[in-house]
Amino acid sequence: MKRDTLLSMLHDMLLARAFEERAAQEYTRGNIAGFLHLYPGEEAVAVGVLHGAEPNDYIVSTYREHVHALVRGVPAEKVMAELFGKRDGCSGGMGGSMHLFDQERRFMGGYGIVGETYPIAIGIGYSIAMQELPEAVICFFGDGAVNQGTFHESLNMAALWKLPVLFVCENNRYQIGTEIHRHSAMTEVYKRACGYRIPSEKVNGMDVLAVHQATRSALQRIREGTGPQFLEVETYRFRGHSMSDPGSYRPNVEVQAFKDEDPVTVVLEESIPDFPTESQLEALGRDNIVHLTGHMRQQGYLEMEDVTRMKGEISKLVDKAVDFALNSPEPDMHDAWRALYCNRGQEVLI
Ligand SMILES: Cc1ncc(C[n+]2csc(CCOP(=O)(O)OP(=O)(O)O)c2C)c(N)n1
Repeated sequence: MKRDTLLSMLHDMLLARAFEERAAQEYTRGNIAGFLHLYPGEEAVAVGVLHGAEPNDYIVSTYREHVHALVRGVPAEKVMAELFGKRDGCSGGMGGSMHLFDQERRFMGGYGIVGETYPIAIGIGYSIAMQELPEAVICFFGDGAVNQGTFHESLNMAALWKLPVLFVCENNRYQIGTEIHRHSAMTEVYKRACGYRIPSEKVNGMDVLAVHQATRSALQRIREGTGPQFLEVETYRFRGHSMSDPGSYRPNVEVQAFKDEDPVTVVLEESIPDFPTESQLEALGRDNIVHLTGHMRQQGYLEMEDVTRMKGEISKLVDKAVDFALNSPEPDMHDAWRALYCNRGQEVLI
């Protein structure tokens, strides 16, 4: 893997962490309303998967999708403005945190209804297959979402019609406060895909390089025309389900055990010879970045100055995104009418 690719993956993981932590602050300041589902701890999944995708592939996501959008290239200010409900947001301020959308980058939406993503992915996949295009759809969902009826209907159709869909289950072990063994008879999610003859694999979601490798291989098989593929990516969210959930149903030792594997810190720790000091570790939070940096260090790629510079740039970028969101106007009634009747005339909102 090239140095630039690795650096850009590290950059996106650091951006993801900084963006989400800032969103949490803005929520407590009252600048973001409604639900806010954050992603710290799960960064290696979005970064590993989406760095393995091509620009022509489509992405369909859930309500925990800010980082999917960011890694896909939706500008941070457009995402932040959408969280603030402002007109310059990527959905015109009318979607909010759970409904980011960017047609240009083929980011086909975050969706608030659990299980809603599959039929949308299937529809896009069907269209690609009919046109015989070399494209794929990446469909994200949580472990709780595999108990929806749409999961089974969609996997069946995808397999039957050999649709180019990569199903990615972000298994963070909980659906809100319910642990996986309390909501699923079969807790090894990837085995469910076998019932539909879809090749499936379990991947370590704290290791960004492992996720990236598995995604590249799965997408290659899809482009060779073998039909859908399934990845169960084992990960963990460090925060509660949403901002209104302190997550206190989880034992402290469990949370700490996963924080010790923090994908962000891991990457840094392993890639920089003199990393970390105690204060650096505290500043970064231990997590999934460590695996990536390990690889980089073996290659002699990364210096602490690179990380410090990158973190400084990211911090300015996030500040700029918040300023942009604060200064953007609220959508008005005219915007609402345009959105409601967007396909009636010549005008298309997005
Ligand atoms: C059809 C439907 N039922 C219930 C809900 C309420 N709900 C919101 S999130 C959620 C849990 C989903 O958990 P999971 O799929 O594991 O995703 P995670 O939040 O862990 O990323 C539920 C039940 C919903 N949004 N839609």
